[in-house]
Amino acid sequence: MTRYTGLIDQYRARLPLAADARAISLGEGRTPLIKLENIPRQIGFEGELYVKFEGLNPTGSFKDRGMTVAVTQAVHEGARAIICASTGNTSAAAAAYAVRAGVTAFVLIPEGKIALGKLAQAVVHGAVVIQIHGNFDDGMRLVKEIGKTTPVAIVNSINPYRLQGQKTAAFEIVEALGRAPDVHCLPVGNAGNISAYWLGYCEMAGIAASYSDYHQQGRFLDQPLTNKRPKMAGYQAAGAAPFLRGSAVKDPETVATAIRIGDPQSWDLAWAAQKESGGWFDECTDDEILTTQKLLAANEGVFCEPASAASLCGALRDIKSGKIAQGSTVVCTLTGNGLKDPDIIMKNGLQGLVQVPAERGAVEKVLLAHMK
Ligand code: AN7
Repeated sequence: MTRYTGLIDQYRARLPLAADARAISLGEGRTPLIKLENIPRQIGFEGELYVKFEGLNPTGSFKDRGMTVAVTQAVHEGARAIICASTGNTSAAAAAYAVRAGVTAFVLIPEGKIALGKLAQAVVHGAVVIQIHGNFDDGMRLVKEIGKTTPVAIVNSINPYRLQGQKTAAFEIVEALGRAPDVHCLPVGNAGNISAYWLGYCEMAGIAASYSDYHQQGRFLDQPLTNKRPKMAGYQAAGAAPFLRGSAVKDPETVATAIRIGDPQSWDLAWAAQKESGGWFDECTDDEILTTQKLLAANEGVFCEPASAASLCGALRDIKSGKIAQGSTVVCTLTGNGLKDPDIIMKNGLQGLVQVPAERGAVEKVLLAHMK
């Protein structure tokens, strides 16, 4: 048994890092691919439905995959500080990996619009947290401007090393299944992750994506593990759905604050992923997203954050409608951990608590009423 030490050590030959770059890692990656059992049975789905639970990365989201590679490269190039705009998860990851590397993290967040757990992470890791009176898109614009004149490395997904790290989730899925799924479903905000997965699936199949040389020549396996690539399905929150509207959305609004983004930076890449894969974009309402988050938690024991539930929400709808065929193998990425945003559950969840006197009889009565 060798100790798992993170995705750079695992996939170094397939990442564009210099041989002497010191890996900045927290052991990210190798997240579980959980096969859902109860929900497929309930809806009569005879295919295989998996969730890739990225909420089990070190800081609780998929951002760690991108951040380990981006920060490793930035430090290798001599950066003393990193900067990002964020709806929360990127700032948490940037803050943690900056500590690991011994550099400063500056994070721009939309005031009042990030989940409390994510803000706590940025604070506890000692990032310089700059709340802006604006949304993520405003923050992104500012970061790009500042990056031109100030010696700070931008670690948003416009940094190609982010996508290089995030593509490894597709590697893990193909390795786990021994093949690519038929459909891969993701929530889409800034659109970096769907672009990264497509890169990863293309590399596994030995076929270049149109943007494989976006940063480097694609690094293909000598012996591709599969000759198949999945259809990529991207799901957005209805109030923040530029891919459905065909252009940027000015005032994005959704309960899924992680994907409250109106002007996605990886616009062209994500469209290319959709077209080349024969996939699609669709949208989910806030109600549908929250219902799916609870459905998953209450039926499968997996607690993801609201934005993450958009992937499963869309997948279940498309399975029921037949757009995703019976018998298909489907993977949904659950991008972040539900523990980051307990407020959203507790807003209504407190009503479900039972209060009794501290007496055996009273407790037993509750047990009898609730036994399955
Ligand atoms: C849980 O943290 O953009 O489409 O600044 O946190 O690659 O942007 C977060 C995005 C999905 C969307 N699910 O991924 C940020 C940020 C969760 C997220 C997305 C995010 P992209």
